[in-house]
Amino acid sequence: MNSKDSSARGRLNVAIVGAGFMGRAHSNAWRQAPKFFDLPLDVSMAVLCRADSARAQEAAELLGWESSESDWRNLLTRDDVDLIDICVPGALHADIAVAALNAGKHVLCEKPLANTVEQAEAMAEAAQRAAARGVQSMVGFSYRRAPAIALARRMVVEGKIGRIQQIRAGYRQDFIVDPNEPLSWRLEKDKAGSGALGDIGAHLIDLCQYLADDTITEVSGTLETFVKRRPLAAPGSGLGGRQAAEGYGDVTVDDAAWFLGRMSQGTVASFEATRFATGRKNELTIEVSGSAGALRWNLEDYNVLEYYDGSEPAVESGFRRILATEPDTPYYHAWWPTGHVIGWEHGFTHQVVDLVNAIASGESPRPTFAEGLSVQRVLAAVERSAASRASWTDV
Ligand code: SOE
Repeated sequence: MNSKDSSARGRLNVAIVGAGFMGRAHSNAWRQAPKFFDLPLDVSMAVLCRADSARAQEAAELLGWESSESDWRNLLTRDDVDLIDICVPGALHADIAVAALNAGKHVLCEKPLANTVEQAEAMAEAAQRAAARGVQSMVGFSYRRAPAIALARRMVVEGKIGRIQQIRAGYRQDFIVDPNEPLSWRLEKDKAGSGALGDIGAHLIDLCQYLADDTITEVSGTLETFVKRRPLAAPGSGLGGRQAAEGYGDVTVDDAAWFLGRMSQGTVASFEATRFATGRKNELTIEVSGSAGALRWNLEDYNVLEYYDGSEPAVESGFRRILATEPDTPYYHAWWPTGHVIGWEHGFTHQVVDLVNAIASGESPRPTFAEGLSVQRVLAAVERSAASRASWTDV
């Protein structure tokens, strides 16, 4: 529990834009973070912004925000807003983030950073200019903040698996296998940028670059759209969207993406991102094979990190399951006694904790917008590679 005296402390007034799936996940994180972690600033959930004023008011009350707005531009001039948390489709990220940073507001932006490399470049430039004025920005790759993943990174840094040679990453969902699943914004390129590639493949790219502390420099990939037309969705539908009364529209993004990546220090990685893995609901697996051991994580087994220690005698060796719920496990001390497992939403809370700490200390929080841009470049290179059917494409 937060035990610090709040009278002498600074305040961080937060505004959120969006109240869909991610808006709800982030709202939960802003509510939980001060209740469980000792934060250096008092967080106030000041404003929720959503396009329609009645729905904005309703969502603000439901999710715990003090007030509501229906136009994000109004947030830029409000003195009671220090930070803008962007939880809307990718097409709006660049406009909101650049304006917010220029107005001196810290920014947390959902992944992927943008829909195009050009937008991401503008955002990274704005972030760099803002950082010189003490205004911070962060991309919401929340899986970095799963305790098991943060532990894996720590073990890599400690040399527990030696030199990383190979990474196998996959993100498998099946929520649009049914051809009658409506055409929600995630299936429209002008709103989402890309399909499985950017929505879930971006997580894999970020985790791969984060765990290896390296960048992907070349890719070779292919994309597939299995269902090319779908029933139109009711306005505002997200995941598991509702069908509109009538009409069909074109799916303009990929349903699945496969690619290989080469990293600057010689690591080779393989990736699969698909919304058509029948029976797989939200299976993100990443396995990092090093010269001295290996680590593996599966999102659906959130608290477990598998570890293979190559120095053990072969006759007794094998992957073992580490339950990442010890007081010394990153982030875990704030939650429950050992073994009382946590879940998917906690990564968002840890993200808020790290962001607030960075703002208070004046350090740049990670992942930076520059890191978000680097992921964006990989996404774009995979699309170019798939379109050209060339073997290897520079990032
Ligand atoms: C939908 O595919 C989605 O919610 C992604 O947008 C999230 O980033 C991922 O965490 C879970 O799946």
